[in-house]
Amino acid sequence: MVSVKARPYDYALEPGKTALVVIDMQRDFIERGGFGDALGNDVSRLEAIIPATAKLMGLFRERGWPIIHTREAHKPDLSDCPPSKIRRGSASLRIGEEGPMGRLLVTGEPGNQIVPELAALEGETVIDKPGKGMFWATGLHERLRGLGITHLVFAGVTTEVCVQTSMREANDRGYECLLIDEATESYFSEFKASTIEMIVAQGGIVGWVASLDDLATALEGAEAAA
Ligand code: C5J
Repeated sequence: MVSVKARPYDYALEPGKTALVVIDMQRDFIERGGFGDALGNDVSRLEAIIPATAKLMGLFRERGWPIIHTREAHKPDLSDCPPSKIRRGSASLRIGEEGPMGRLLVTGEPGNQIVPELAALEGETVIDKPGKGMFWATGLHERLRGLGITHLVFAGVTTEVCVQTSMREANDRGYECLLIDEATESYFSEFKASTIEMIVAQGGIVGWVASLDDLATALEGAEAAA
């Protein structure tokens, strides 16, 4: 067990049973011309976490620990996208419509790819999820159970939507969840801050939050002591 300084109290990370989940670091949300931009958001806020997320992925890759990448993605015929979801959002450009990076939030389109800096390496799992949560219609729980994973470290966007939804879903399924502060972001700074407070409230009702440095220090310290 590796003890990581975290809120609301230290997180007990279990090497060998821990996977990193990187939520929706896809061009649709991070780059101009994508879904997030069509909604009128300042996408540069999300782009800014790419270096920290890459460093976090490096910590897992160096140790050969599993990394799961998700993309919010719908089938080309949109049969897995409820009309209610399509109706909401930008009136000018909706899910499935053609934008500068192809059809918005549709699997296989250029905008649906993970940003090149964070692209999955061979052997890493990429999950296309039609919902905000990573367990809905993905088979991910069975896959994680097959790998013996009990602990999940979270990164990605947006903190209050797909990251928080996935973390809550994971919490309900019994995973011990840790969110890394510098590796998650929202288009709205106050939404990120509030989400972090919600996660750690009431003794960690959804899980823990730690800084990237505190995670790195804990891992390196544990290895030096071994
Ligand atoms: C949203 C997400 N915000 N990945 N998706 O629609 O958070």
